[in-house]
Amino acid sequence: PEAALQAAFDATVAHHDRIEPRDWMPEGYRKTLIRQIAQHAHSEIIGMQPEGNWISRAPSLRRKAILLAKVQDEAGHGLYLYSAAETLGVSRDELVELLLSGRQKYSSIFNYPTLSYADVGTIGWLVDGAAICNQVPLCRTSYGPYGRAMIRICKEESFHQRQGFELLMTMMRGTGEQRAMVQESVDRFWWPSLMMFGPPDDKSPNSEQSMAWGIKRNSNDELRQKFVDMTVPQAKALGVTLPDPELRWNEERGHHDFGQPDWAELTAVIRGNGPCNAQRMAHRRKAHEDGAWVREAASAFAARNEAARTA
Ligand code: FAQ
Repeated sequence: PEAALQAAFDATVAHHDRIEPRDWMPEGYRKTLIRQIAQHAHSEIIGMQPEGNWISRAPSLRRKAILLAKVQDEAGHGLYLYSAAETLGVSRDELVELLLSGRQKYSSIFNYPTLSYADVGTIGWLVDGAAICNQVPLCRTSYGPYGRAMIRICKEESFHQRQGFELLMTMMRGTGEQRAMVQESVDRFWWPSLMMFGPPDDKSPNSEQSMAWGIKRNSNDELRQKFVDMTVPQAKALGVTLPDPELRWNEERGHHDFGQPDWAELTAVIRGNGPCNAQRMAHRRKAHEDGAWVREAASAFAARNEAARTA
């Protein structure tokens, strides 16, 4: 009976063991996981665009090879995550349709433009840095396939973060113009990076239940704090200023105090009104349509093989 199944599920979650695809799970748990994993997968795929924008204009062969590898990694992350979501009983086709029709979200951060090559470095440093803070705890999420996908993703994100930092460090050792380009980029990406962690805890409708289920291991504000504490010394090493006049070390708390992002801006961006939402979605829809022949050819090939096998 349901009560016994629920008790077994609760015990597994309480022991920090894993829930696996064939295990019984509450419908809300399944739905929440599909929502979060799909949003995460869509973010990786849409997240290819801002940096992909610079592949054809990379300043050197070395930078181009690094950037190509990074953008390909994001595609791979999207695919592992769609596969993890499929273990919950949805198909990748359905999820792609939910993205393209605007019924599922992707991370707000990818709705900001990349205006200079310094943005490639800043995205690696700050955006991948924020992604790592958020995703390392997800390696211990209660749902097995999601946690296992996160392990490899985190290793790759860590390479991405370092290449960004290294790019910025190189520019900071360059000309005055290059240093100004880095600072301008950091000024634009700082607040949107803090918004990646989601709304403050008291305005986060999903956090409490997701934490009780062991889907999330930390709250949005805890992870945001961790990111700020991790990033401040890195900014110092780079020689850039973080654009927050309230940012300072709080000896008593053992953490940095910092200002609040403009939460109305996050709401607007999530609702589709960020600087690049329309462009990102139009690009994704066109790529999907342009790829239709590949899907048709693959299906025809699979059907022919299957017919030959069963003939
Ligand atoms: N953007 O109740 P909560 C990457 C939505 S990293 C858009 O707090 P939750 C790597 C939220 O869905 C980026 N929507 O929600 C990369 C919910 O809406 P719903 C992807 C946001 O789920 C780097 C509502 O607001 N990472 O891709 C955002 O408990 C460089 C209320 O919020 C992940 O997805 C936002 N920033 O916590 C790739 C990590 N924040 O669905 C390329 C996994 C909130 O109820 C280049 N996800 N919302 O209508 C998570 O950890 C969580 O889902 C949070 C949100 C923390 C994002």
